[in-house]
Amino acid sequence: MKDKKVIVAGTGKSGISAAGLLVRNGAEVTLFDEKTSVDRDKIMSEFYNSEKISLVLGELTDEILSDADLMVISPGIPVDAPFVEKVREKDIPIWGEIELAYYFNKGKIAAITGTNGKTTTTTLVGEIFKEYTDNSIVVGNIGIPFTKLCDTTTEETLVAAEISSFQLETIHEFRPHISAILNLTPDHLNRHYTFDNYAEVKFKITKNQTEDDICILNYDDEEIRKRRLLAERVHVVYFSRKEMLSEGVCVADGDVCVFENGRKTRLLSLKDIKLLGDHNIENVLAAAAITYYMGIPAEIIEKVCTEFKGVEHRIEYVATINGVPYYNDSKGTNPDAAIRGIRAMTRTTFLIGGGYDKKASYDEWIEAFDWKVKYLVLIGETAEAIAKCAKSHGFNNIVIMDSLKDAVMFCYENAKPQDAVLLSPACASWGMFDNYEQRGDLFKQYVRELEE
Ligand code: UMA
Repeated sequence: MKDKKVIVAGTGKSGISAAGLLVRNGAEVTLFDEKTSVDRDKIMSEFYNSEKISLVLGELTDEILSDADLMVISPGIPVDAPFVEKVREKDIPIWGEIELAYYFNKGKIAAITGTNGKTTTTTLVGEIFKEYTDNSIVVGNIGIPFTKLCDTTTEETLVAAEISSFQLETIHEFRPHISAILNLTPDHLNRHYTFDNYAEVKFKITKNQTEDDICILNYDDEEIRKRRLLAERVHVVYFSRKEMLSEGVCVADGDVCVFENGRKTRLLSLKDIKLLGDHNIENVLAAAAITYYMGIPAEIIEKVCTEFKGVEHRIEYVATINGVPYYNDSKGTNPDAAIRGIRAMTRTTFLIGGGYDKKASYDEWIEAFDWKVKYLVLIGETAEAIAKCAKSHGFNNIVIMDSLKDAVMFCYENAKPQDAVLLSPACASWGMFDNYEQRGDLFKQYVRELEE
């Protein structure tokens, strides 16, 4: 990358980190954001070597474009955004952050995608790696850009990478040793337009893999199984929570086992898993399969999988106030994830939902309410659409609040000791919050303020 002129688009986490990596490696960077209201000084203060970086806001000039060798785009920027089209017309290569990180990476990568469970599975894989070696990293969509750590890797480094569909759209050479697709349900259709496109982008994780690499797929997910041929050049290993498999990772007599060439290896007992819900059993099966095929000994997989208590913002217990437990499931950013949230509840629930409009359908989520949802407390731009959908399913206990704080207050004032409160929005956080972490953190803060 020495002396290459690179445009880095987006000044969020991804862009800042990519620009830093490029400058560390001798490139000249134009950091670009369409938003003109970003804080210039704050962005530039992120860089130690800022004379190699110029910050351009609003529009890219022809002069910058005519000079550029490469553009690196942040995951949140649609690949068909007008300025990206303009760059493409000029035949400037367009890489995403994962491709850029892969260029510098030396480690052995386990790359995990799927609609839901990515963060839990990647975190668990990362914990297993950490127990096995001092030389491992956890990166990607999980919130630590791969570009931040890729140039610290050695051939011994084990990399647990959470990879989103946005990130897969812009890979070219990226080739993980192990890939995993956990499940497929409609998500991000405002970006990918159709479910088929979305599913194909997810399978792109196997694009450069060969017979020497492994792709772990969920046998219980029909949408994955019927697209199996999209991974035809790769050694596919299935995992299943429901079925006995002659080859693959499944549950036999209550134990998670690997069946391989007629040989059975026991990894752990299901009853020892601390996580709640069937979806989490699938996450554990996937993590056990991934790490087994990365060469981690069974006793380490067993120890970590049975000690693991889950991740922040996923059906996370916050506090009990006046006998009412509050749970933060801010990571429930689509209806399928939110279905998992409500299914995990064992009490009548005040459910806080709504947010940014990803053009999802809410019917299945509302059908999953069962007897559990006592009140639906809605916020954000999707509130009216969700309310309309809920009413069409005969659910009328709905209130629309102006803010998350007001929603928490409504629950506090109305919930009885046999109820629970769950933030599980079924929508992205944008529009009201920077990201789901901020939404979850604020929810926890408002709940804790009630305790005082
Ligand atoms: N921008 C433009 N033009 C656009 C869109 C955005 O200029 O058309 C600019 C914005 O003004 C902003 C910047 O791009 O300054 C934001 O870039 P970004 O949206 O890619 O956000 P980052 O902070 O760089 O975070 C990204 C991922 N964000 C998204 O995919 C939306 C983070 O995933 C990821 O953790 C991070 O890179 C590091 O890899 C978050 C996410 O919400 C968690 N992911 C989605 C999900 O999980 O559902 C896919």
